[in-house]
Amino acid sequence: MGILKERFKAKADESAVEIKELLKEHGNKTIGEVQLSQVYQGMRGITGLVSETSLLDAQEGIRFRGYSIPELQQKLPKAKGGSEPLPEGLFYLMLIGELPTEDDVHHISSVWQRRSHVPNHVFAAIDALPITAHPMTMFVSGIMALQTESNFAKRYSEGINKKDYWEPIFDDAMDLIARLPRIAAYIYRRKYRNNQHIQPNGLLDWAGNLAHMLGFENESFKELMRLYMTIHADHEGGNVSAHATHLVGSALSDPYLSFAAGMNGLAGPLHGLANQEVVKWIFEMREALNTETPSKTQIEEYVKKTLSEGKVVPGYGHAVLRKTDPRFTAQMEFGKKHLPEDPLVQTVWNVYDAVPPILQSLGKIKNPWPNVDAHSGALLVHYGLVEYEFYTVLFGISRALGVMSSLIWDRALALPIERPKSVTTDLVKQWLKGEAEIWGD
Ligand code: CMX
Repeated sequence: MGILKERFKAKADESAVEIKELLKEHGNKTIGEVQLSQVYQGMRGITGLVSETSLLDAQEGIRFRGYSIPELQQKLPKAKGGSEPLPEGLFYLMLIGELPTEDDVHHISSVWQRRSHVPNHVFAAIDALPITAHPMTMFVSGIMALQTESNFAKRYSEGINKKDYWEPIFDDAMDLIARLPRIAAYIYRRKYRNNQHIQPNGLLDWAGNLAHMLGFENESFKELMRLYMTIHADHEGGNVSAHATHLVGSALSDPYLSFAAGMNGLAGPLHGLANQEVVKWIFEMREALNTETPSKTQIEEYVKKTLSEGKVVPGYGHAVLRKTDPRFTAQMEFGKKHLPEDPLVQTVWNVYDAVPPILQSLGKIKNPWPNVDAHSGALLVHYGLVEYEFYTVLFGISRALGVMSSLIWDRALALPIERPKSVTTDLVKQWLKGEAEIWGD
């Protein structure tokens, strides 16, 4: 067993005993009440999941195992000469629950390098799609093709003891994370760079190597990828991509099947696809106004037009957050440091000035502030990664770190198949008249 696996096993065994005791003593305590409106409206605010890797506070934003993004930037190991955290370190933190040493992080980089081989049939599956297919469709197809490599599926078919599920899940998660940059870069170079592929560089860290294989050698782009892969990794358990991965995994679908489900959710415009929508929306605004640098008044008018057409302003609002997303702020800080004069980045900042008061004035939007997706595209455009349909793939690679470490925990804690109760409106009406019971299954 490898070092990481051994450390994880020790932590998981300790946690499993602790949770068993906790449930024995407090299992019948009530956590909250569920209102009928919550049942109809996306289960918002219902606590119904355990996800160990991160926790979201509506006012403060995300903390990974207790650490905020600025704290991660300070405390996690960096690449030589760099100042952004290495995402390998965040993976260690989410999985083990403790900050890693430099050695721990180098160990993960080298394990992922070793496990990064992608079999040819995965590229063939991607190649079978028309070049016009959306990069997220190619990404999910590549992940599904990779499912042939699942250790868990193989071990399950051979009759594995349920106590050991976590182990091949761990191996699959590590393999999958290791292979995603190569798959993503293949899609990018196939679709946008005339199939001119770039071989991995075994000396680089995971995110640096992704930048290299995409074709961007600029050091500050590599730093951006390290930051980007860190801040998009996890956002507690209830968001669509994390929840879908967890849900499908609870049926003992292997990590490839579960992650593909999560990525299909990330590809929705109200979730991860919002990062492409933001840049598309700004490009359309520039074209409509015939200027690269729209004024605040022009932006305000364009926002009102977007709303009057029954569309959302992409990159704004959140189901849980009620303040500016610290992931937005981290990217704004990166922009101020590396590219303060960039006109698109400045437009993103002007949009940040213009949008919240307008959304607030509508009176129905619970959070008028920007989320992670409001900023990311503009930074990518600056470095020449202008093909915005690709942006959600980058989000997806990062999200693997959170949802895969969570999935390992799910199986180590032997969490059961997820199966909440649903009702029909007919039953609700009978229940309101006192003619039927809703509870129970
Ligand atoms: N622009 C216009 N209208 C918005 C809005 C926005 N940015 N955000 C919310 N609203 C609207 C909702 O559509 C809803 O309208 P109806 O009552 O007419 O249905 C109303 O305001 C209330 O919504 P809410 O309770 O404030 O927000 P939800 O929890 O339902 O939805 C979210 C959250 C993110 C889907 C929504 O804010 C949105 O659509 N934002 C734009 C898309 C986006 O940026 N998504 C990325 C989120 C981050 C991520 O997952 O990556």
